[in-house]
Order: sequence, then C-alpha cells, then structure tokens
Amino acid sequence: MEINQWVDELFEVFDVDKDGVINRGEFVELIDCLLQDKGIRMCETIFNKFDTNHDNSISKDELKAMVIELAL
Ligand SMILES: [Ca+2]
Ligand SMILES: [Ca+2]
Repeated sequence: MEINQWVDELFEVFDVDKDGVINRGEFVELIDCLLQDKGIRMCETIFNKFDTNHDNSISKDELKAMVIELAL
C-alpha cells in the first residue's frame, strides 16, 4: 500500500475527534494497536521523538515520518 494512503487510513481510524492531528490520548490507542505491549512502554518516548515541532500532537507529516522509520 502506498504510504500516504496508509497514513490517511491511520488518521481516519485514530484521529477520533477529527481535528486533523493525533493527540497523546489518540496516540496511545494507535501505538497500542500497532506495537502492542512493546509500544505502550515506549509510547511517551516515541511521541516525543516524532512530535518534531513540539506542539504536543502528531500531524500527518509527523506520523508519516514515524511510519517510515518504524516500518509500520
Ligand atoms: Ca485528534
Ligand atoms: Ca507535532
């Protein structure tokens, strides 16, 4: 699947309040689903690493970088 399409689908599912970004609460669900137990322990670290503009939410571009780096 093309990566932009995959990121769009992740947003469709996990951007629950539809504000166009993944907040920390939504991110926990996403990581829980994608990485299971391993991800939950690393969730805070992963969030901080990929929230590159430090606005406390994960944008589509930031999620795309994460998907590429973690090969999700
Ligand atoms: Ca959201
Ligand atoms: Ca951000």
